[in-house]
Amino acid sequence: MLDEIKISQAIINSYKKKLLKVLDVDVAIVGGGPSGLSCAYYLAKAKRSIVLLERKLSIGGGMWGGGMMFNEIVVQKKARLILDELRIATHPYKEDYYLAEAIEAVCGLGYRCMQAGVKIFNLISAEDVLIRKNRVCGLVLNWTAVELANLDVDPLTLRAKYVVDATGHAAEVVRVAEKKADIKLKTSTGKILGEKSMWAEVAETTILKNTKEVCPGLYVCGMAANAVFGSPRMGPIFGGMLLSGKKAASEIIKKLK
Ligand code: 48F
Repeated sequence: MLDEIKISQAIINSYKKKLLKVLDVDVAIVGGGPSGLSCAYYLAKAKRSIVLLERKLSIGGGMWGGGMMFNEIVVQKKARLILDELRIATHPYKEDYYLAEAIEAVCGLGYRCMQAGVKIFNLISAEDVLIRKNRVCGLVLNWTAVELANLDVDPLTLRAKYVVDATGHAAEVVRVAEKKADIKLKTSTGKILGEKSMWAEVAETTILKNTKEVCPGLYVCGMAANAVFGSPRMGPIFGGMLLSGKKAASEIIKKLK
């Protein structure tokens, strides 16, 4: 006989256990788009404890919609190797261009992350950072529903050795650190430089250069990296996103050693 109360107890107990486990982790990643997922996968593969927070109901960020809702993504050969590793199908178009189904890419990335041990929490937003001795060392979190309804509800916090801003164009975590803490970013002005108009060729190169620790304890990857360092956007080519997440992961893995 099915008992609704037992079903509720199962969900509440299991969620509570999962949440308690991630209150003190190696790395907390904000944003479940392609760069955040790629970063999370490689960190988990290196056996680090990882939590990924995603504001929306679904992970995947801007990848679901391909280009202007044509749900295909384009990647270059270097990034195709990441999709190969994740067993996400690609097929060659011409020269260095490969295509993948956007839906398969998102689902594949999410699935591999979970299998590698990433703890993903959807419907939670990072609204602030924890800073001690001028170093970012955690996040301040709240339910997205609280944010959307503009309710006056205090947040909870988690601690992390490193935080990764993978929030896309808005670079939300870096923005809040810049605004609220007297932190100088590693940009030419010490402030966020802002994203430039589309130029795929340049953007796909600069994104890797811009993927770095932007201030002590806080890494930036994906589109957020180009937004922080004043580089262009690239549109529906996703190779740079995957490679950027992987680069952030490998730098953090080195630091954690
Ligand atoms: O925007 P998004 O896909 O970022 P990305 O990984 O990839 C960018 C591309 O999708 C595309 C592009 C390709 O050429 O330019 O735009 O850099 O994913 C960012 C995710 O972060 C979530 C947001 O809902 C999205 O799923 N997010 C943003 N701010 C927060 C957040 C926040 N404060 N807390 C939690 N999640």
